Amino acid sequence: MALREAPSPPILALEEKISARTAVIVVIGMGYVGLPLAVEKAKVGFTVIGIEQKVERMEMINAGQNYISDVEDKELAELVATGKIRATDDYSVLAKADVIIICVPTPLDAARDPDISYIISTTKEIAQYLRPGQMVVLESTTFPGTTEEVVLPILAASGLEIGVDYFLAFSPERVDPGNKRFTTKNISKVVGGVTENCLKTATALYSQTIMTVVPVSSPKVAEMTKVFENTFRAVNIALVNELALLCDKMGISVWEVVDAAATKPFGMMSFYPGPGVGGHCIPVDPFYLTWKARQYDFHTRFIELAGEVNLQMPLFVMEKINKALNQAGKCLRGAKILILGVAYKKDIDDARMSPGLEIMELLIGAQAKVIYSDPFIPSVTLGSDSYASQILESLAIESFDCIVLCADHSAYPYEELAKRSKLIIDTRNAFAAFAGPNIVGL
Ligand code: SAJ
Repeated sequence: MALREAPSPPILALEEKISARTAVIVVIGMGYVGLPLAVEKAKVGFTVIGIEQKVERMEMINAGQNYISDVEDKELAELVATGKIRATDDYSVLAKADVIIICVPTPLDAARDPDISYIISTTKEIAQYLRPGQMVVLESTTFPGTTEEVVLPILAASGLEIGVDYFLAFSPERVDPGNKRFTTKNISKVVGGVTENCLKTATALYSQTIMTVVPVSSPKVAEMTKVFENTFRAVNIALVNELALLCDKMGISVWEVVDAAATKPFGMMSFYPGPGVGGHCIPVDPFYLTWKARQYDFHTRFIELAGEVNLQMPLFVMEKINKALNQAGKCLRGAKILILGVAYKKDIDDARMSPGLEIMELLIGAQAKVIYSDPFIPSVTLGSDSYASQILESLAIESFDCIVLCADHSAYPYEELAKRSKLIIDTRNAFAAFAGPNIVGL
């Protein structure tokens, strides 16, 4: 962190625009982070332009049509109709931007190493239009060091002076998809600036729309905070998944153990076993830290062990299915199986890295006859084959040799399914209230 900086004319101009909410904000990446962020900023008066490379998303935004369940349809429609939000795929709008917020994906590549190509390509576009008075904030989850070691050098090549002419900060997104209680507006926001002026302007920006802003001493601290948060979840989910594997061997209900442990009024936080860990955060983000740690010759054993445990859960579910079918005198090959819920978790419309999909793939590989039903996921593609979600009400539930519940959506008729099904493999303890010989839990 640089010594106390004198406010420069560019920072004074930018702070004025932020305070008056006349700043033009460009959000790059209008996904589950970018679109809710754009709506919150536009709702308080900022003009927001979203840069979105997926044409169908860009067109939906400009038609006032929402595609992110955490955004209120009518709010987006109104903000687009009044010109407070619009979308484009043209990076030249960056010339108009006072604030640029990067919300692009940060996946793993085939070798499970960080893929920050979207951050790099986006930053290169920004550098082409960088001018005094602009602030750039990276929100995408990434390894500690990305902002100062990757983004800053690309922007610095412009010759402009960081903290005087332009400003750069990291502020991690904390969106919990589907969470109606904690939203972009009331989730506290950690912010780390490259210089003191960078921190000051970024804090001023987020304070306009978010109730609690948490300044930290550097972008690295903010980057590490986010990866720690998701690693915390991955490791604790793996712990309870490992406990489920042991409880299964010992004939103990892991669900009863977790619920009993939850009665401890301090020092306990409940996590639940499941069919595996999906989404684009928990299975991915901890490996951004693993990769960076290697540069320090440091082995993040917890993260890698957690990954191994979580990755083996779909295989554990397959063992359960196979054993239960065998006990019914059947085998996987030729068995008629219904997967209930291929979304990666309850009540959301996202199937990325979903354990339900992996289990479906494994069952197809074992020559079972598999269909799925998920009201949130109309169709999925496995390899070169596409599958459409079947309408649950249209299915003869009694005709299935096995039903595998992978996402415990609220809308499912659990009592009726428990009554009518020959066999249910319940990976989410969703049928706890309807226990019976036909229901097999984890
Ligand atoms: N899961 C379990 N057992 C648990 C909790 C989760 O098996 O006890 C599974 C879920 O079914 C899902 C996966 O883990 O397949 C991830 O679920 P999640 O809710 O932990 O992760 P996301 O990706 O939906 O959202 C998370 C945020 N969620 C929560 O904090 C509750 C948060 O970690 C991040 O803000 C967000 O990822 C992000 O964008 O990084």
